[in-house]
Amino acid sequence: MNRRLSKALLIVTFGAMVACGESDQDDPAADVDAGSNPSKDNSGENNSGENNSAGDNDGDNTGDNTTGGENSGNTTEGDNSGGGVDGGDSAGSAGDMDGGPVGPPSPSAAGDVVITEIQAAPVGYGVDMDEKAEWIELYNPSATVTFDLGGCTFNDKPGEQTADFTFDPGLLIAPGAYLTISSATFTVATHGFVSSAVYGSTAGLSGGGDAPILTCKGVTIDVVDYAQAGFPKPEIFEGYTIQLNPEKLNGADNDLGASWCYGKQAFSPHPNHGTPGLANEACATATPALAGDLVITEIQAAPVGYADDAEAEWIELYNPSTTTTYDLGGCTFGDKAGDADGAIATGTIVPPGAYITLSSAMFTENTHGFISDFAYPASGTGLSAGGDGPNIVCNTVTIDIAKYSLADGFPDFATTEGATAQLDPAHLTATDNDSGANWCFSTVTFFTAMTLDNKGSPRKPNVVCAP
Ligand SMILES: [Ca+2]
Ligand SMILES: [Ca+2]
Ligand SMILES: [Ca+2]
Ligand SMILES: [Ca+2]
Repeated sequence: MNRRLSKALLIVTFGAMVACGESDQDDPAADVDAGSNPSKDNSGENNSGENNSAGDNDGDNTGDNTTGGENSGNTTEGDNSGGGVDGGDSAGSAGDMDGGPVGPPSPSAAGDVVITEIQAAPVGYGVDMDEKAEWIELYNPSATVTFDLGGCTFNDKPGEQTADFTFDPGLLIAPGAYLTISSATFTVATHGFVSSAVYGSTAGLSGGGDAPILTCKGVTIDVVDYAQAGFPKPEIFEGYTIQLNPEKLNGADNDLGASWCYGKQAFSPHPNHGTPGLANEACATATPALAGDLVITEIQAAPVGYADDAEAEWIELYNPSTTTTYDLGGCTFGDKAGDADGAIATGTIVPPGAYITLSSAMFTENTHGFISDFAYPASGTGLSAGGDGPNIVCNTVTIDIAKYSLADGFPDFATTEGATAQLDPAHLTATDNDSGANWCFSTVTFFTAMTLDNKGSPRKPNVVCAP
């Protein structure tokens, strides 16, 4: 109201000035205002006259244009069947006084729209820059109803009101369709796809667990608390989404961690995996069955900065498959051929192309620089710096063994304490890793313990060995 009153005063005041010859046709601001403001107020006025007060015109134009924008969004018809009473109330109604065509309804009940995929730990956008590439996928399980998410809000966790994001009117999700919302503006070139809405970086999704929530008119339409036990954790497989099993596409089943698994399909210019905007892939896993299904790629047998090596030894496993997710449940880890000291827990997952670590103790970011995927019993499985043969056995089949000893031409851990032996990335097979010539010591520090540097690339691709 105040803006309109002051505008009327300005029109009177400056209209008189225009009449006195102060028209300034060359000012670019005048052109912008004239073109973007369809208000009837301007029809009888000289725009160049209004231009004498640019700040005030900006305010007027914003308010006037809103009306035009709403009308243009209400073009979809025939979807009102599912709207019920709420149909006409969707967010576009503010300011509509003419009872024009009613748009698609807002989701009104839990489960009307379902959260089906979450990328909380993207890679390739810089250290601690996850917010440049996080996204959420939403799915409309209805067979008939298109929903308008306009006016609904998104947050990374219930109650974090300062981060609530409100969707613009006209964000439609058709029956059976998926759409994505993201933390930043995505392009095909930079992210592999374009999202349907940008909620911004304030709703940052934690890789260790968060609870993204979609709310419409005060009703929680869906929430997924993936901080709960049993959920796959984005931070464990950075770059991989967590995705809802396509057999469980509803807002109740997605509350259970067992309904989720890691995405597999590459979609981005960086090593990110998932199916943004597309149906999710099956969650099935397989037990490694053949030699070479998994490859031992890195060995830390001589950590530094710990009272006992057994506090910080680990091996790395790589899954060379492009399609199969392995679960090591029931397989065993041993430190030398014939040993089967550590039964590996079900749920120790290796997505296609991923690296995981098995460790001699529980690792944390603070104590070891990374979280290992499985801790095997330390007793009896100590990796000797002088030579040993870490191995994985599933159903009596040795999936891989990486015998290392000076006699076989392997690097000497005793001379380079703290550095892992790592398999050259050009030789990531279970047979190539039998030759000492394909291994070298890592030169990249991943964690400093008691001022001593541990070098390696746990859970990440190895570095090319110097010739
Ligand atoms: Ca839910
Ligand atoms: Ca998907
Ligand atoms: Ca081998
Ligand atoms: Ca590595």
